Amino acid sequence: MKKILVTGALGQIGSELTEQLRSTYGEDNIIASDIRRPENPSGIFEEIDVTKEKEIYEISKKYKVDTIIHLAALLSAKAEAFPKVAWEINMGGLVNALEAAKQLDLKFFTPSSIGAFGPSTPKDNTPQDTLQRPTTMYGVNKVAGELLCDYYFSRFGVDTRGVRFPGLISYVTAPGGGTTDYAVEVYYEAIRKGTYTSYIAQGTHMDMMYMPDALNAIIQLMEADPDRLKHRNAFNITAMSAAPEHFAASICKQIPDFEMDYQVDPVRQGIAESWPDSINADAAKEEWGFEAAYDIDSMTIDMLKKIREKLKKNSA
Ligand code: AKB
Repeated sequence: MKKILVTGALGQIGSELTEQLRSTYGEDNIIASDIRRPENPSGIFEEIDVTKEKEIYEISKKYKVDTIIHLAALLSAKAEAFPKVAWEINMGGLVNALEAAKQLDLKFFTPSSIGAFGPSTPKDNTPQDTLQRPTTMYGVNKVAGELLCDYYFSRFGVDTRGVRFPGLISYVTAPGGGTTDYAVEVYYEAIRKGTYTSYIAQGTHMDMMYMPDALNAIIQLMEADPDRLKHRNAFNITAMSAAPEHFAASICKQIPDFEMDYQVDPVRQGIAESWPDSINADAAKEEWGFEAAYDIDSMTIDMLKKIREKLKKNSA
């Protein structure tokens, strides 16, 4: 990767990935894009509506990029609220991005998700290759997206790569519209109020990962030797399997008075229950050396420290 276009660059992954890519590959080699322009973009920024057929293509051509990292998408809860819009953005955007990659001969990354699994998928230690019959619009989009990326690789030779992300936890940009968002909110509320009301029920396990591990995974997979990749699109990756009470216990080690209670949201709870409790990441480890550095406690220490610094800076 030498010159990279990032779509959805203002989102939860995009905002941090863009900065990391700029420090690794050079400020002028990263083109950030999103549906709206931020007030003061920190580097090259272009407005792109991914649902418009030619916009990704035009910007990729203009900057002569060699890679597209396509992140623009609606997350699971939002997609469930607006299924048709989700189809248009998640699938329409993806096919437009893949077409640009095909026409300009670009490398391509897009994330899938644990949402690509469904209630009939084995729940524990979910294998890399298994039953995928999701019951959400987001899941339908993710499975179709995995297959579409495989198709563009086998039919047109586009170098497509992807991972199935678990819930991603970060202090920089809030996720917004996901089922796993509680695992970010809990840290902010722990600091602000010392309590958190979880919309996900006690005992509901989902895979999670701290953002630095997710960003490293994208770069490591994109730099991996293609001859070693048997799966290419949608490697299972995970750092931990956790339920709300595990976050509470980890936060209590740092903030002993912290308390969590529950007011379950049936929609997001239903989505969470349709996903695996824990996934198996052996293929990613074997084929490109994936390894997560953070577990729940080291992530909690860093999250609390960084959120405190951020809130202090914002109130100064
Ligand atoms: C969501 O909750 O929708 C996302 C995901 C797991 O894909 N964080």
